[in-house]
Amino acid sequence: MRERTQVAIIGAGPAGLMLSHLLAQAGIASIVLEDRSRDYVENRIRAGVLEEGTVGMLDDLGLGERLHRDSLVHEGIEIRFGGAGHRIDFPGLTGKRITVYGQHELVKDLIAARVGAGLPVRFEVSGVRLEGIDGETPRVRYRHDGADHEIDCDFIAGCDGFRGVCRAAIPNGQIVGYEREYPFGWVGILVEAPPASPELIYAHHSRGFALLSMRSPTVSRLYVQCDPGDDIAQWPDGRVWDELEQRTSVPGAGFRIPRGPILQKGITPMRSFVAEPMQHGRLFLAGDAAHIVPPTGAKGLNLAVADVRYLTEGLAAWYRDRSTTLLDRYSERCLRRVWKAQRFSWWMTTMLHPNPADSAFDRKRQLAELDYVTTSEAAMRSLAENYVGLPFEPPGLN
Ligand code: FAS
Ligand code: PHB
Repeated sequence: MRERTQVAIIGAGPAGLMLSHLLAQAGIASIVLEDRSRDYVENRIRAGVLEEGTVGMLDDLGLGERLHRDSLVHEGIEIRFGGAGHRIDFPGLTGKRITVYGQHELVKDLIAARVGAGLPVRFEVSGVRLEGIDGETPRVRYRHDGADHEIDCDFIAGCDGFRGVCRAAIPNGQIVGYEREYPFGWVGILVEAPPASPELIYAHHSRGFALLSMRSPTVSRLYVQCDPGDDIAQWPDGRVWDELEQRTSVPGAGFRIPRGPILQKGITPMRSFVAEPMQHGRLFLAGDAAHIVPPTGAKGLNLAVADVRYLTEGLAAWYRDRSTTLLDRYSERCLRRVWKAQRFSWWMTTMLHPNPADSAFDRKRQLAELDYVTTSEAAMRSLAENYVGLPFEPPGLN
């Protein structure tokens, strides 16, 4: 089948789905193609923290009802080190809050609204190929339900994640990748147990980092630092629980982490990656297709949403009066925010994770940084304003 739309969107993750809704609100037609099943993408456990700006965009789209009913609004986090906890007060320092809501729950909401509006999102497609991205009439070829299909469009949005086909479709030499690997990974568990604390706890300990997060009053999301080469078999449940307890312990405080059945367990590698530029011809990359941040700063999902906000502003201006100003500046606008989030995520990661290669001097310096960040109001405000989300820059200002 051959069909036409204005924007072909590759990938039904947060970037692709949010873009489809923002474009629909701007009166721009799109088709979303996803190579996994609906069930798979709706149950894929990933991020869990939404910036205030991300929630505001969902509200502007009228898509925040279930989020506001089922999510948890947090007014701070705790940084724990040296056997003591230090709270970072978000409203006190920034006037803003964060929302804890599973990425897969958000994806469910975005898909339900898309399908409910009768707008096209195709799951289990395969063989996605991009053609003519250098010209004015790009085309996407793919297979679906055993048949070949093609979409003629004006633009292609590459929202297909780090391992997708869109970034790879940009000719060599036309894109530069900036990369940094970290000598750590995270073992993450999803647990049917109440959270250990009312807010997230980021813990630095000589045995390694730990993070106590949650999804609801009955489901916790817990992480411990591991060696990037570890296999999950090296992390039996008992070892995970033991390390969580040791790394978050507060002598004499009787702090305990409620245990329960582990619903999901996996290892997440830690890397920073940025592709520049985020546009090639009529192909625009957004989200993990263009950049990866280590999860310590809780920025991945929120950056994906920010990218498609800027992309929509550019596409809406083009369809309004064929102005290319914002589209031509899409990459530059996104990358300013992306590099600030890269800096924050790298900083949170290096501050909170003991590095096996560190010297005794580095270890002492790391503790001094933690002490400074949790006692200086200026430093706490810097952490807080990055964590809750830096303001979006209005179209005119960039
Ligand atoms: P996604 O990767 O979410 O979506 C891309 C979509 O494109 C996928 O559904 C994929 O199946 C589809 N696709 C790929 N190739 C395709 C093709 N050829 N054709 C059609 N479709 C194709 N962030 C946090 O803040 N906290 C976390 O704890 C956290 N954990 C993470 C764990 C993992 C394993 C990963 C990979 C990321 C994690 N992140 C986390 C970051 C995460 O939230 C991402 O930033 C976010 O999913 C980015 O959204 P998208 O850009 O939409 O990419
Ligand atoms: C999560 O809840 O999965 C989560 C929260 C904060 C992070 C990373 C992951 O920094």
